[in-house]
Amino acid sequence: MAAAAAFTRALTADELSSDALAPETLAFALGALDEHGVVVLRKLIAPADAVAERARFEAAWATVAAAMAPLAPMWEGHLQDVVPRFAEVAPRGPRRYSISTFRSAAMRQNALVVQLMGASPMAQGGASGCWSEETVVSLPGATEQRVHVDAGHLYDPKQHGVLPAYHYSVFISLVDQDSTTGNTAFALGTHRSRGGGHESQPHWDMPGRDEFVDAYLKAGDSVIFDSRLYHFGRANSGTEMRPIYGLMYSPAGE
Ligand SMILES: O=C(O)CCC(=O)C(=O)O
Repeated sequence: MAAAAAFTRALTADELSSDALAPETLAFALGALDEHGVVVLRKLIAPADAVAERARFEAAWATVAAAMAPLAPMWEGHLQDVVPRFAEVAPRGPRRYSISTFRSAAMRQNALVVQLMGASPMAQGGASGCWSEETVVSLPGATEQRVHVDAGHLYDPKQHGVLPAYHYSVFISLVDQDSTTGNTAFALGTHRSRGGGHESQPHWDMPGRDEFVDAYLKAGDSVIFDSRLYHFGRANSGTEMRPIYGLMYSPAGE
């Protein structure tokens, strides 16, 4: 099994100042997305900016948490396919929520992500766009999330073959992650080798927990993955919340 280094790349100062990925970084990222289903780009945004975004996120979260408090027991522990999302908040597993009220034009319009998404097979040389901006927060005490895909195969790959990627998930961490805060773990290559999402869950051919590789992000690092890739969030056994700002890209965004 490949280690995280196989899909991790540090962006250069030139790339950050020019807001453009160098051809070799673009090739690395597209290659990792194709082979492993995931790429980590370090310092996509400056760590200081991530800290500032985190403070803004915490204010947004406090408002949502107060509003949802009476309903929280109903949702607690579920994923949103079990109970519906409600307005701006969706349950993502035990003590883990996704909210859409936190917005960041700077992160949403990140030129390096836009460039990579535009060059991906999803865009097919045409349009790609971001259609969703949400932040998943694992609160202290969050336990391991259920293994899932963000957008499954459109058709059973066993019958129709593996189609090109049509949907990507982009996470930017707003905190330094470690084994205490938790992180996201990915089953490499399962965007091509498994059938996640095309039918009901018993047909997904779920990978075992020993097939997952941990990606640890520092504040400002990003992880971008084919949304068919199996993944899950690790437990947060610390005392601080762990927010990951997330974007969803599809061929025809807004
Ligand atoms: O919490 C994480 O690290 C991952 C969250 C996630 O994958 C999700 O909620 O879809």
